[in-house]
Amino acid sequence: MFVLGTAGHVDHGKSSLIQALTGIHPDRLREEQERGMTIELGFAWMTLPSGREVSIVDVPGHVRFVRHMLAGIGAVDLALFVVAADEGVMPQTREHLAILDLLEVRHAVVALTKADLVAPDWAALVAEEVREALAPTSLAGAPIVPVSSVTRVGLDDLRAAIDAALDVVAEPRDIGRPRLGIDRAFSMPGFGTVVTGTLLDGRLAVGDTVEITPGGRTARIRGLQTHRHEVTEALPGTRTAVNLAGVDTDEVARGQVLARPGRMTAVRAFDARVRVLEGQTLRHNLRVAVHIGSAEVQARARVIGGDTIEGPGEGWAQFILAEPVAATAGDLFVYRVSDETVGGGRIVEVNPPRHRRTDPAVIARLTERARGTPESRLIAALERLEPATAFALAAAVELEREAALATIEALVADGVVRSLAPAAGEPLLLTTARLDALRGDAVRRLDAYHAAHPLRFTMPREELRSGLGLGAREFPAILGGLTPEVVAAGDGVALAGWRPVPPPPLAAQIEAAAIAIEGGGLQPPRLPLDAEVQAYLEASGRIVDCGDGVLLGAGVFEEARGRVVVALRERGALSLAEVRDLLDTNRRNAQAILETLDRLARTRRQGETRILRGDPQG
Ligand SMILES: Nc1nc2c(ncn2[C@@H]2O[C@H](COP(=O)(O)OP(=O)(O)O)[C@@H](O)[C@H]2O)c(=O)[nH]1
Ligand SMILES: [Mg+2]
Repeated sequence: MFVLGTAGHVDHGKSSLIQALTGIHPDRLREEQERGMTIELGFAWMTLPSGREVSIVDVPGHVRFVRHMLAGIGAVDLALFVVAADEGVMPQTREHLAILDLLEVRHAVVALTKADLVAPDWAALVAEEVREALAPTSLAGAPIVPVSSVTRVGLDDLRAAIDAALDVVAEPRDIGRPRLGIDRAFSMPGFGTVVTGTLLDGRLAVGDTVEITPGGRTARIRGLQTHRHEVTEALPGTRTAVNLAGVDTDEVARGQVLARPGRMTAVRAFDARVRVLEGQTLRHNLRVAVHIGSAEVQARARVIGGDTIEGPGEGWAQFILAEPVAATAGDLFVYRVSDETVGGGRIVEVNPPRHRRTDPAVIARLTERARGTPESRLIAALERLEPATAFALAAAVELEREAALATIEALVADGVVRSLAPAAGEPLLLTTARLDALRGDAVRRLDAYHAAHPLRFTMPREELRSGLGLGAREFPAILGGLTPEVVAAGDGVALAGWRPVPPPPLAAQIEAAAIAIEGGGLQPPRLPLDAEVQAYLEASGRIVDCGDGVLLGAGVFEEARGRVVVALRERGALSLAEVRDLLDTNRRNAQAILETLDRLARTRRQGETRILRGDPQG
């Protein structure tokens, strides 16, 4: 699952392109339809030729609505950057490009729209102009595909280019810390409060309790939708609508963040590494509008280590916010002045103390913070790689190897990272947050499985493995880490303490069948047993399936086994007829019992007879 966001100047054909690609018109509001112009964020989705499903956020291009664009563009994996072939690069082409660059969006496909309106050599000139504009940004080198939403020329090429671009985008990370920046909050008749946003960093499930920051209200998730489908769990990297119980629509708004209780901090000030765009200046005490995630907040910038930062350039600043927003260190933001994008940056510390602006020690500390502690760097790398061996993790950070390994050991000792021993090979490391998320996911899946299959003792291992999205090599070690809630038994897994209990009417039937089989000795009746019931009786140790439709009571089979083994010890070999006479049963049942003993590695064939195998004492 990936999220794709449009960007580009107004009227360059973004919304028409989304309609042509998906069949969904992203302009939802009456005003948008009447004016033929996007004002708010629009949403759509599509399945690519590879089978990938992508969520789409369509943004307005008009200069007056850049703030709405900013509310939706922060969380995208790939930008669909739109430039009309007849107009070329225009002011919001540049502004949106600057925003994508400041937000470090690294993956993009350029759609050169309205190709039907220009000659091919003109389109080639505009493509060159676009390539030059992209060159100094994070979007440098993005493929440029001429398309027309009117003639539909180029749409297949565009889909293929999007697929190819997504091939190199990392899967949205799941670190067990779901957060959803709210970009819409509304009330649905019969449902109540619904909020939408792009889900990042973890999953949300129906029934979860969440907190809304700032404000601190908690609510329960009553329902979830992705792409208009009801789901019980929403995955990171998808557009998600959350139906909340316990909170009124007027208590939630764009800009707030929904997360697990206690996860997000209400931020009133932050220190940041700031980038100032060319031709701009960040002056001490400048009033700016800060955009973080889907939030917009007024702020005052305090420049550290000087009075101004000249663009293009970088420096340090503290932002004092007029109202709190939900944010964390590492978040990227954009700031604007008089409705113009002039810079952005990365948060280094939230709610910091007030600094003496000229103290060189302040800058030294911020520089160190921006690089991160060895712990934070190792955890960030582990979140990218997990599960990973200690050696692989140490190699992924720019730290001296012995120091990295020692820090990893300390993280394991502190319980931040778990080390799981596989059956063979090096232990695998996982963040405790990720392992906890996997455990919660496994418990939910097993709960549902046990409810759906009340007669089964276990769920097939393979089904849990693929459900959790884990690889075959890492699964055994991780399964070991899911104890004590999840237990492995043979080829299956189950919740600790789970025992199937047949519902009353079925229980009576099952008991009657078991008694009939047990009572039939070595010539039991052939009952038309339901496969689930038979499996249940076998797994509970009541009956043994000898194959060929021969089901014996477990005690009866044990007794027969003992007699055959004793006779074999005495006589060395037995023919089928001798076994039939020994057990006083028919030929078919004797044959089935012998084959079962072969299968249990008690006996094996030798010519026309059976002999004992393995340990003669057994
Ligand atoms: N000829 C032609 N017109 C287009 C094409 N794509 C969009 N348009 C027209 O351009 C105008 C603006 O399109 P729209 O999708 O609203 O642009 P947006 O503001 O970027 O979302 C509309 O009148 C569309 O009909 C195209 O491929 N060819
Ligand atoms: Mg539009």
